[in-house]
Amino acid sequence: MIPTLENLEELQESNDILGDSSALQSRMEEYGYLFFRRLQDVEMLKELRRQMLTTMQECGWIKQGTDPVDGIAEPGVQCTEGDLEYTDVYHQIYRNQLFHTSAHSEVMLKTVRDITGRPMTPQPQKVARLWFPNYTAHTTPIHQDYVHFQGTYENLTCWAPVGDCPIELGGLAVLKGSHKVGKVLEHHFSLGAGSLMIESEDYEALGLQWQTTNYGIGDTLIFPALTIHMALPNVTEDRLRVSLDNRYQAIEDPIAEHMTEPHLASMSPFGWEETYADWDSDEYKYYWKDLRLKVIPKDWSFSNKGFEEACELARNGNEEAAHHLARQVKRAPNTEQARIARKILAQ
Ligand SMILES: O=C(O)CCC(=O)C(=O)O
Ligand SMILES: [Fe+2]
Repeated sequence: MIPTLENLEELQESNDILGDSSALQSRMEEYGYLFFRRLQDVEMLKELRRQMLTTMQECGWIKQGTDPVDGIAEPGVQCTEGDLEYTDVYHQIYRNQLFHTSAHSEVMLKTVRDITGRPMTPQPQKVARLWFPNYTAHTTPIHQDYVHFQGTYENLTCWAPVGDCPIELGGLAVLKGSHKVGKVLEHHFSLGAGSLMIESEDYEALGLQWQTTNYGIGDTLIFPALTIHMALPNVTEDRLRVSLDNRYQAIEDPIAEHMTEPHLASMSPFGWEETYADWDSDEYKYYWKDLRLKVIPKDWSFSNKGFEEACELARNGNEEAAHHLARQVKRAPNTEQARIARKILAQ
């Protein structure tokens, strides 16, 4: 069962121990996450919100004639990761300089350094989520980040809404203490973002508590790659949810190859030169190359298994799986997986 609002507890704040490295480390060990109110620069995030939503309005996602910062979605427009029309707009936003440089803010670098006690860097691949209202079948399901981002279990995800994010707008919920499972749980096909989810009996067996909050702008949730989490559905009438989930890693740790590429480059070709085309400074272009990170190949086993499950389900008439396969065929018609998917859909 997906947790309902009644059994969600409030996230526990850690502003009291900011700057205290050993307290941060022991609390992370206990909770599997750290949550800070107003950690990041609110004015900077407001400006980022204005810029990102202005691009979305120019691309037809935000209602014409409204103030883009209100985030009112254009009626009738809905898409998500995996859809070509999503990636087209997403990659326009991906060109935004502030979107990338915000991950290098002093406060974020210091906080992740204090949490791990090691020299850290933001991973090259920055991530934004642009979530349409009432499109809840595609909400990010229950998962651990390792299946997507790999590298090491110590990588930190830093999730922050770009704007206030009350519960109904669909922020993140975490299963407190779930990092202590110490391994990657089985993930299965899901129609939700990322396409992989943990089955309820597997996390229910842990007997742990889900937590979330009404997020305000600047609030930041930080957790390692084994912490189980999910997004709540965006059940607002007409508002888009905009958030960042950037990853940080120790400089001496390996990075999975795909994390050195722009996000969703695997869905539509998009490179760093296009990302940087309109920037007015070189400071954060290719910054990671100087760090000489050890690059390791992506482990495809998680996504391949999800694909095989989707095929099996679609063969048995599961509509969500069929939708997933159809989306894949549309996106990348010339791949081996698309060939398999086409055959199944034709039956
Ligand atoms: O924002 C979302 O919907 C998903 C975020 C998430 O799970 C992640 O980035 O790890
Ligand atoms: Fe995640």
